[in-house]
Amino acid sequence: MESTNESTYDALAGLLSDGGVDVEGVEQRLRSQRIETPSWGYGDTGTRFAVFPQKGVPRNPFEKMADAAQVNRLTGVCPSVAVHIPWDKVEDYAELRGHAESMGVRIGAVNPNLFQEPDYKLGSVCHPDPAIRSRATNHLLECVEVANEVGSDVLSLWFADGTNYAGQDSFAGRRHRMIECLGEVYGAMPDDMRMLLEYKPYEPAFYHTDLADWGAALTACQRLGERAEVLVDLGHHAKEVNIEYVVAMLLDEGRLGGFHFNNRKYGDDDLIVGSVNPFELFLIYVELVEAEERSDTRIDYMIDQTHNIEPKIEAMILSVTNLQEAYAKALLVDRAALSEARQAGDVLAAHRLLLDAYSTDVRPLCAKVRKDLGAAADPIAVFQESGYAKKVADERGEGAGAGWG
Ligand code: RM4
Ligand code: MN
Ligand code: MN
Repeated sequence: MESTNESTYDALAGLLSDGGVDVEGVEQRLRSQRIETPSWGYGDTGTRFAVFPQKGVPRNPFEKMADAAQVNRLTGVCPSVAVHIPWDKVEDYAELRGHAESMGVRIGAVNPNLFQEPDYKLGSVCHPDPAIRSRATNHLLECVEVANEVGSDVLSLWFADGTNYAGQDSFAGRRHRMIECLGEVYGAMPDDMRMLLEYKPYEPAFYHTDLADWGAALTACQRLGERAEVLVDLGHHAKEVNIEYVVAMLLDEGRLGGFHFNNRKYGDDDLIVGSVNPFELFLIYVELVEAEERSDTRIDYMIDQTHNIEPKIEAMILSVTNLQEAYAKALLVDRAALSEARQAGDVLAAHRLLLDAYSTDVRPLCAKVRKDLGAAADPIAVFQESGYAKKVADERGEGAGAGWG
């Protein structure tokens, strides 16, 4: 592909240097970018209408690690894999950890699952029945244990809790129950473990959600303690919400703990990152780059994506390369000129500085960075040529579901 060859890179690097960009500095930051991929993105998933099985998908968590290791090998920036319990439940977590590490990846965020049991029909940690809440709390505590065993320091929580009809339950009552349960879990975490709290405006509950937006998540985190931080999932906002603004506010509060990257056109579509609105993704990175320069707060960048019809490993690679490009473009913004334009009240100059960076074709730069990392300049092409998909289709046959349907 032309965008990945060396002469294209030389031309781009020359242009950028002439424009005052520290190209080596940009490349260095791109080399240190890290993106976590989700185990559930490699298995068969679907919508609530159907799951279309694909040949060769992983049959167990060990095979999911193997597929994630391919993405890391080809992109060079995905050394960790999030797990979902019980979808990734195994007898021996030390064995899963060793297996992952033998393939050059490690286990990242541990995601409990409190949304598929009949008991949770009316909620989990917000359920009116204390026995159900205690069952939910025990599962969360089990996940703290799993995190300890796999060497992870992140507990990443999403709750399906909410109500379907006005009057069904008390908003505040449910919130108090949630904070009580989470307080117990927070107290059980080792000192270096972080709790990430995800919000979502609706689905599966359709009247109200117990953590509906960033305000609800942030204030819950503030009640819990400083190692509780908000996780922004790009599919979890009402349509008109300005996500880059939300990101800036959470950064300013020092409570942006992580991301679930994906893209959406309508609801929580979990499509390939940057496939619908790459400009929004760029603008989010513009905020992140600025914050990176201000402090050393830790943010866990994770993909939360499910693939219905697309080949899963290739879809994951495309998400990663789109994230590399968004980050690269954000790094090209002329910050000094931007600050001057803002100060001078030059509205269009400021806006056009963003457009200049966004319009740059950074693909040759990202390809060079991947090559320098020992990964692939054109990861999808290399993956297709590798024969891996055919090999696993032969070995694994029909594969197995990830937990859906
Ligand atoms: C939810 C949420 C969670 C994910 C599940 C599968 O909508 O995004 O992060 O674990 O889906
Ligand atoms: Mn999510
Ligand atoms: Mn989601």
